[in-house]
Amino acid sequence: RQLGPGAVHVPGWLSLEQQRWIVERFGEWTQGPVPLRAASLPGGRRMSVRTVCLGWHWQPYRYSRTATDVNGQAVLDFPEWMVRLGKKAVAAAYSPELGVDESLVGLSDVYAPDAALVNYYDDGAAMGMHQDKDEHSNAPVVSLSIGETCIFRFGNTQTRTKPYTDLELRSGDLFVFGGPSRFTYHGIPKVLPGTAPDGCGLDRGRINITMRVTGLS
Ligand code: MD3
Ligand code: FE
Repeated sequence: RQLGPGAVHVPGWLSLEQQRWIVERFGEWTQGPVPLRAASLPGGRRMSVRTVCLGWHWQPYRYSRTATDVNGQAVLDFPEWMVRLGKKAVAAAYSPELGVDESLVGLSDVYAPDAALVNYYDDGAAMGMHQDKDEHSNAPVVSLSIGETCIFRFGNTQTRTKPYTDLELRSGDLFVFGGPSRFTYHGIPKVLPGTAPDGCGLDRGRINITMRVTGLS
């Protein structure tokens, strides 16, 4: 389950009940002040993934408190329950039983995410290889997947090309990226239509939540 130092995959971490509950919250977030939107990149192309943010609004390539690139509204607060879930996620992934480096064990107590990007993939959506480096912090990123299975491509820190490892992320999976893996190139080449499990709360598409520490105030 460790793909690289500090990159830990915990399959099936969320129960179906937790997944359904989060999908309900997702419905509320998308009806909030800032709608789901496909970000426009500086080159003019639009991403196929649509995103709604909590705590801080991400726009390529910075964070803001208001969605100046969408409708100018203030972003929703980062929920307390998600701070607790983030700490639990880091504790679950960085446990000595999983063989992670000593320096990562115990991080969960101080882990305090303040932004979440909630991505929605419909059939055909994909995300190209990139690094997450808009945060002013090297704290871990926590990723939760719900709905359809996707192919996740985990690369290296030097180039957006090979070598990389492809694996499936399924509904309920947790992934934590910290330590030496924090600035690894990664992407989602595709989602597999029709693979959402019964009872996860989502019939079509895939939701991915990434929690981050922006290092901003
Ligand atoms: C590896 N999201 O929002 S989550 C993103 O499934 C993003 O929506 C993908 O990449 C998604 O930026 C992948 C897995 C992930 C998230 C953050 C990482 C992998 C990471 C940060 C560093 C290294
Ligand atoms: Fe990313």
